[in-house]
Amino acid sequence: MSERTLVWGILNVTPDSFSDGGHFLAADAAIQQGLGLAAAGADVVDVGGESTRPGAARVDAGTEIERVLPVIEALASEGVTVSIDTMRGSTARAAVDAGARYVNDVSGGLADPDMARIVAELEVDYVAMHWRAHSATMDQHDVYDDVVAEVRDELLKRLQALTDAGVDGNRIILDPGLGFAKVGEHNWTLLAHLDELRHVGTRGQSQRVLIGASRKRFLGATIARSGEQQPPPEQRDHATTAVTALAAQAGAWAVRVHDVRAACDAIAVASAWRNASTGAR
Ligand code: PMM
Repeated sequence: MSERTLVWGILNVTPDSFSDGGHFLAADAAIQQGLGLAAAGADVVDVGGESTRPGAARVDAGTEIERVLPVIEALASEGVTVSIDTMRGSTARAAVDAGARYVNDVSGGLADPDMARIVAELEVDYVAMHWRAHSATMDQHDVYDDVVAEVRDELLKRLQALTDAGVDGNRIILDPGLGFAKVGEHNWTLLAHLDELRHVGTRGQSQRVLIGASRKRFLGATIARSGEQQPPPEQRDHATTAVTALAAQAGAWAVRVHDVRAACDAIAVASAWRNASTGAR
């Protein structure tokens, strides 16, 4: 692997996002936040209008589009590479028409039967995340015998369904869906076996893998001091950055994070370390 891991900056344009608490609901504030992520070094700004935090209720398509479209238009017109984080094909289409270059679907095409066909028509790169159920009920689906084998098989099924619907396999990026229908140790096991997830295909080809660990509950549980409450999401950035360094080392194509500058620094460190390990002594 020669190219460095890319950084996707998170821009949740929602009032109930668990991590930014709705501070960026107003389009202008969201646009400024997105430009800030790009200035901090984000390769892609991932714009979402529907919260997927555990237990979250769905928003309707109209509200979702209303939240994200002005933000995508403004960021794209400023030359920022934008991704749309949506489970709806109609939102994906509107976002790509407004300038988005990636579709990031946490349901991997399962939530909307039209998504695969629309993505095939749009001819954009598509993130297919491992997903079992909507956020309201996903915690009831977190049972695995072998989490790596099951996530890998379920991702392979999505890959096949998407390519059957006409999506170019080279355009599909896979994501283990950390925190989605997973309990603490599942997330660590998946991270520790990233390589098996990259090589899901039966023909030995490898897929790009995106990792979204930023500020998630399993990090809070890991860094909690004994006798204390888990640190809240905003205090999980150092742990996130440690995951970024290790994910870069393990060959992740991209990480999706809140703290973009820290991720860029971690990736620069991982690259320097790797280059030195193969260079002259
Ligand atoms: N996590 C969230 C939202 N979108 N997309 C991908 N591809 N992978 C993820 O892990 C992922 C995602 C939830 O986190 P947030 O509320 O901080 O955006």
